[in-house]
Amino acid sequence: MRIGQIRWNNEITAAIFENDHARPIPGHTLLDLITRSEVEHTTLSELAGGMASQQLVQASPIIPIKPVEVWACGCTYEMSASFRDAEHGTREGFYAHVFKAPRPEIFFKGTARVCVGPGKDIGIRPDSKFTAPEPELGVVLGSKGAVVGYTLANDVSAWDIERENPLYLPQSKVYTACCALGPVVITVDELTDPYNLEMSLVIKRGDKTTFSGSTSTAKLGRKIETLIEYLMLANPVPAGSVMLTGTGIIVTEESALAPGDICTISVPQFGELSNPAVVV
Ligand code: DO4
Ligand code: MG
Repeated sequence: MRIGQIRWNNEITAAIFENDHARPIPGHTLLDLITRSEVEHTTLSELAGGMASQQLVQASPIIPIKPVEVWACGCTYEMSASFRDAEHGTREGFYAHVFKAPRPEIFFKGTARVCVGPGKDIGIRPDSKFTAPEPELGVVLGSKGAVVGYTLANDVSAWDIERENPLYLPQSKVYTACCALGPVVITVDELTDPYNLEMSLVIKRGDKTTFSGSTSTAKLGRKIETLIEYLMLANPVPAGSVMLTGTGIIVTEESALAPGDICTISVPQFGELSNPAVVV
């Protein structure tokens, strides 16, 4: 099931997406449905399928969930680790170590406050000259780390601030509009193989393409359940949180985001997550 949220009767409303239409689930957000499915010991798709209106509405997906917390994993693709090691000449192997070590890198990315949905502005910090999109698979969590579904995510990051000193990571990662999510969540019963998704990123400046690249989640160097296991160790992340699984696409410094650039992340099963960049 492709599920998410629409603006309907002036309210954020959960909806099932079928072809070009949405079937609203009146009076519920996606977070409400996740919570309710746990209380009622049912799956999100069973609950949503039984509650969705027969009315078909034409509405674009908005942010699929207002996440309670967003956590992000890093250096899960060899490319991300080797790029970051090259950025830190004096710290050879610092990131490669994390790529190989049993304990993954996991950091706090923020809350719904810093998240935006499809079509909404993503942020460039005014003190950054090299901000980059990081296209990632997002995992929507139930309680106790259960996987409810998957979405697309953009872990927008100020790479020059991280490059200056790895201790500045939180400032490079967490700020206004640093995380885009959407367009939809595919429930876990429908997306049975998250390790076989072709993901691409295009950055457009007007008519010009300033960057294009692609990867596959087959190159993800960790199992999603291992990432969740480490995330949840002594840290019971609440239901309705999202975990980003790391980037396998690295943009070049010449393609640093400028205001007005449009970043589009695509995975055929999900569609496109497209956002313009602005200075925040
Ligand atoms: O270590 C820095 C962040 C890594 C990251 O966000 C990623 O690999 O996706
Ligand atoms: Mg990332």
